[in-house]
Amino acid sequence: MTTVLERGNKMTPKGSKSTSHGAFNFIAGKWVRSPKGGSFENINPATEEVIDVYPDSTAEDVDQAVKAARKAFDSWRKVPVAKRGEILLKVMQVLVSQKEEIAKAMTREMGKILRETRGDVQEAIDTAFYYAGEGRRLFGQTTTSELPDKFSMSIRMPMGVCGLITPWNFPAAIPSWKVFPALICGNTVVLKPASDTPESSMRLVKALEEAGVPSGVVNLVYGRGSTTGKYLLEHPGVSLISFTGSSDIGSQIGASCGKSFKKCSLEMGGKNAQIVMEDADLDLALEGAVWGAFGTSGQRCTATSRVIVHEKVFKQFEERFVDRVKKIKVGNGLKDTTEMGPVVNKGQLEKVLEYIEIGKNKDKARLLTGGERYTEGECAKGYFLKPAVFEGTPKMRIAQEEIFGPVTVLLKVKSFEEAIQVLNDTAFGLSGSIYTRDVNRVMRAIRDMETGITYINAPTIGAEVHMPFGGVKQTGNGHREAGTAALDIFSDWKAVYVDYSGTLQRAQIDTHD
Ligand code: UN1
Repeated sequence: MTTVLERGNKMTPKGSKSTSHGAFNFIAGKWVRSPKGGSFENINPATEEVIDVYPDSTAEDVDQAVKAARKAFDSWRKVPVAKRGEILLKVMQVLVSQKEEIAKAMTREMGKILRETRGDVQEAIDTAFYYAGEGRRLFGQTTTSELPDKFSMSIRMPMGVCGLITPWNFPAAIPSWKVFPALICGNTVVLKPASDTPESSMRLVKALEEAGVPSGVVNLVYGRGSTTGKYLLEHPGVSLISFTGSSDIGSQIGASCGKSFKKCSLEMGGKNAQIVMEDADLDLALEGAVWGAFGTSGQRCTATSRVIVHEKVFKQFEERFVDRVKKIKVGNGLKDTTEMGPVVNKGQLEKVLEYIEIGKNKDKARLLTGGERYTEGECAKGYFLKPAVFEGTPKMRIAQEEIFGPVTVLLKVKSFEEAIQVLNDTAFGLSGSIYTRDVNRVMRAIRDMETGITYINAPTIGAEVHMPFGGVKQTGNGHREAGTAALDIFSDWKAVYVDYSGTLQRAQIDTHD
């Protein structure tokens, strides 16, 4: 996904303005100001009103948070895993009881509609539930030895302090994909959330506090990616960085971690496609594409930013799709009737408008609907856009680059083989989908799509928390979040050999002497 951290929200210079309304960092179990830092405003993208002011943290703040996490690590790693699981279960209960207020706060600060922000909180709840259960598993292997009177097993070791850098599009779900598995594995964390969604992170951390997570185990520092995020990335006390954001920033983070030997998991961009074959259930494919392309105003890494349609049904699909997209109710996400909210901030709005221009004037794609701001009505204020549909060709920039907004491109193909080739023809490899009734094509698509997530007769969005999440090519660096896969990010394997023979036994040698 695009944006990393700071874009859009206004920063004020260091020391100029202190935070208001209890919007603080959380360090060593206390909500504290940034004594020397500046501040930034949390802005409602539907109204452009300032909700609150948060600290723009300094290197010193980050250092304190990392030191607190280091200190807490020594005892937290020894807390029995089952006990850590019980705490996560309590976190889940707190989140359940606060689901509605967190969802409302989230809609207010990042714009997506209430039904979706409820889903976002639910994803955090499901994640807490899942990793709480891991408290009674966290399995390793017990296995045989090649030598007599010798025992071998593998166990998971915690890593230490995890620096977690998270985006604004899933402000409860994505931090919880990182925080909860990190904690169950015995790590402590410093969370640096996107500055577009500070309140959602505060509420998540308050839920952890309320559930009884000991002081220093979870720390929260606000600020820009280029400063606060960088201090965290480069702090020698941090053992692991887990980042979700753009491929550009992810590549810089990966390089930095490579140099400093930090373990690093990156979840980045996507240019996901939905294929619609001539034998598809067109009604289903249509609803799937509308939801996949315009859910969350297209601001998901998994968003359907390309729809690849077989020529035999192209015209019919295009007409119906454009007709449906024109009817999407855009507005303030807090209103029940709204289907699509604003984009997250001014910078993002400008970026999407720039891509609309590129599509029209450089790519020479056909804009079939949308792509403008509203000039009147309730959407004239706020970062609202009319959902845009282009008809284009696979090599166009709008069909290759991640836009991260309510824009999708229809691409016409002649065959199943061409559809798969076009789907794979991008630098990214997160999510892909195919609508067809042909079981042979289904199996070939499963085999041939170069994506970390493949959907059959379902849209490109909607991953579940017990399944591995992530992608290939420039989407990731080989890790997967969620499910048991995330345990491999947040722990190191230790192989243990216990020799009870009372003699020196030499592996590989004594067995074949
Ligand atoms: C993201 O877009 O960054 O699969 C995460 C989905 C959601 C998570 C998306 N469960 O669309």
